[in-house]
Amino acid sequence: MIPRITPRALLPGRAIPFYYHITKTAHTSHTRTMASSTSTAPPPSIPQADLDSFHQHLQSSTRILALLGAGLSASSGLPTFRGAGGIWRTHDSMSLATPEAFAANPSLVWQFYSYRRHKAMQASPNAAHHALAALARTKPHFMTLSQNVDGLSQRADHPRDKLQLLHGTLFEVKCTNFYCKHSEENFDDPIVPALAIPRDETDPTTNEAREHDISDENVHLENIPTQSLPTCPSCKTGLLRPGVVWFGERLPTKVLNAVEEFIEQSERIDLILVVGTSAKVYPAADYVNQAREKGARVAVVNMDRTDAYAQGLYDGDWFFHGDAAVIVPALLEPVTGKLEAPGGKL
Ligand code: BJW
Ligand code: ZN
Repeated sequence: MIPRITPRALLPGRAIPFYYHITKTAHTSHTRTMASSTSTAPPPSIPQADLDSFHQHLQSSTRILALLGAGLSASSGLPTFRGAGGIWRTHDSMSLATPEAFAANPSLVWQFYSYRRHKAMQASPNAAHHALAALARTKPHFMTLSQNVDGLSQRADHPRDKLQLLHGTLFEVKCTNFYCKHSEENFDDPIVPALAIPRDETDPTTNEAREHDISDENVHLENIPTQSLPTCPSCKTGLLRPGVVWFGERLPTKVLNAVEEFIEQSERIDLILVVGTSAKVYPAADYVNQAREKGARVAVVNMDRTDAYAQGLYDGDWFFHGDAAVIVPALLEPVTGKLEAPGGKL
């Protein structure tokens, strides 16, 4: 098949412009205000022409996909997998996200996930989570495919039927006993006493105990005996595990079917937003190609220029360089309206 468009990177004299170099981060939560059809001035380093061409395409788009990754939650204070933030103690985070790691050292892997549950619960959705949720409430044929397990999109009130959790969630746990099908939603922190984050003695001047940062290899970590780790309340013997998808595991069938149904429903997809992901993990990354095959233009939002190339940019695509929490709300504003922080405007 002859491609509809020529890869931009391969066109002579066409360098990919590094449009948006924005370093501001946003930690506040936001609510949606009235929608407007005209865009306001972009952040200073965003060329108006590029913002306008994206806005024009967004407004005329009906069927839209978004593929989200860990970079979306970076401004909320949660680390990504690859790069500097992806080391937990001495371990590459991805080496802990495997069934083999859990089988070899359930104590360590549970401590990793218990810590991440704790951090995710302390974090707040940022302006990009809120903007995407607002887009989902406004555009009936917008589907979000999130690789994130942190629950921040759900807490931004992203409509549940418009959100496919490709890699599960930290807040579901399931039994490892093959014959037991128990799974449950669980927001207990800690999930069992043995997994409580160790703390200092209470400071008598503030009455507060400081948490130890167990992601730091210099902080001592106990080896927790298996009987003190989360156990299945149903079969009483199986070890519970986090309800996330590890390498080598199949994505949830219900999720795969829902995504396939959305993609197959129509001859055409107008746009795919690729936000804060290195797009290196499959099958998630392949959804970008599937959307392209249905005619979609691709808009990448990423803090790292080199991650723009993972899928290859084509003529007519956009690469927005910078923090998703700043760029995504600006991109979606003509449809979602300006987002306001609870205490006032952004
Ligand atoms: C910012 C920012 C800011 C920072 N603003 N941006 C085809 C080819 C080759 C291999 C395979 C293939 N198909 C399958 C495979 C194998 C494997 C795979 O993909 N391997 C690759 C490494 C090559 N895939 C699987 O094993 C999958 N299962 C499967 O295919 O099963 C088949 C099967 C069939 C039948 C029976 C059995 C099996 C499962 C994949 C599961 C991935 N799981 C994890 C862990 C989840 C649990 C947990 O959270 O711990 O998912 S791994 C990890 O990677 C996590 C993430 O969701 C995923 C993607 O990472 P993400 O989100 O892209 O994060 P980063 O860190 O990579 O990128 C962050 C980006 O943000 C960067 O670009 C930054 O620059 C940017 N950024 N700050 C904007 N402020
Ligand atoms: Zn069980």
